[in-house]
Amino acid sequence: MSLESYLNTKKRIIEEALNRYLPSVKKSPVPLHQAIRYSVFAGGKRLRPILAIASFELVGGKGDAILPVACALEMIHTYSLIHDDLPCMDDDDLRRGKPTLHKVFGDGVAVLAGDALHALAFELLSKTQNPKLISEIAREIGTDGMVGGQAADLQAEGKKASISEVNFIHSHKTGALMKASVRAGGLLGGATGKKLKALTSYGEKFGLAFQIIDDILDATGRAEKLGKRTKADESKAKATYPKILGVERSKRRARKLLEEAKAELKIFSDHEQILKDLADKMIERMD
Ligand code: GRG
Repeated sequence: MSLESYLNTKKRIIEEALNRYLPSVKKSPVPLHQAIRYSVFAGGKRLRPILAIASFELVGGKGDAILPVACALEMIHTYSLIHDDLPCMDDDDLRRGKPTLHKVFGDGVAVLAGDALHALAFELLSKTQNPKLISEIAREIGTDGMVGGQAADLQAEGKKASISEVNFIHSHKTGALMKASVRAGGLLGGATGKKLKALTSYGEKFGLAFQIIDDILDATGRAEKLGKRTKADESKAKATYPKILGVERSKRRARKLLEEAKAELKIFSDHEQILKDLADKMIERMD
């Protein structure tokens, strides 16, 4: 199957499941439920759930057991975007090509919509009855992962950061949830040992490269194409790859990481093509 048809098929399955799992807009408090659905269905790429499903299938996972986990990962991601866009954080007006949630529903509802998505994600994760998986995801999005990276990102604003500080920010703020997504698919599909190690390295490299590319696109891309404001990093004096290495060296670094990510998959003899093609798609996104 081509990558495009794989992505379209999985996106449809994920969105149908999200629709089933999310509270109805008819249920009280109506504005909160409208706000949650506004953000979740604003048109994301569903990359984290797709990484989880592709890893699950790669290691031989079958059936729908991955779906609650895949949707939980998308809910966590959407909560992080909602909170990140708030005036007290990045103060952004546009996300996924639409006005940000707080612009439409107000700051209070936006905070609560993010909180509710975070809670719902863990309710869904509990369906796996797999405490190791649940605790791993909690760790990867907490102070040792996504939230810790976001805190470091805020602290670094306006300061001169080193490349190792930027690596820390990127691999925690963005990379941790991507690595957790790949590992969640692997763990639920029954991967252990070398296979899980290979998936972990793939997830780490993919996640870091993804954020480097996001930095590059922020510096060089067009808002209409990206569905969000560009040059935001420069205006907030953020610690980014292009700021330290320049655009061309940052591109080379991202490409190298993605080539290394693909090479990690050499231990698999079948079904690894989707994860390889996804890495290639990230490389193409830069050009
Ligand atoms: C806990 C508040 C809080 C934040 C955590 C992840 C994060 C830190 C903030 C989100 C803001 C941001 C721009 C992070 C970088 C990761 C990133 C590039 C997100 C966009 O991901 P895509 O491109 O988005 O997968 P879609 O819309 O396709 O889902």
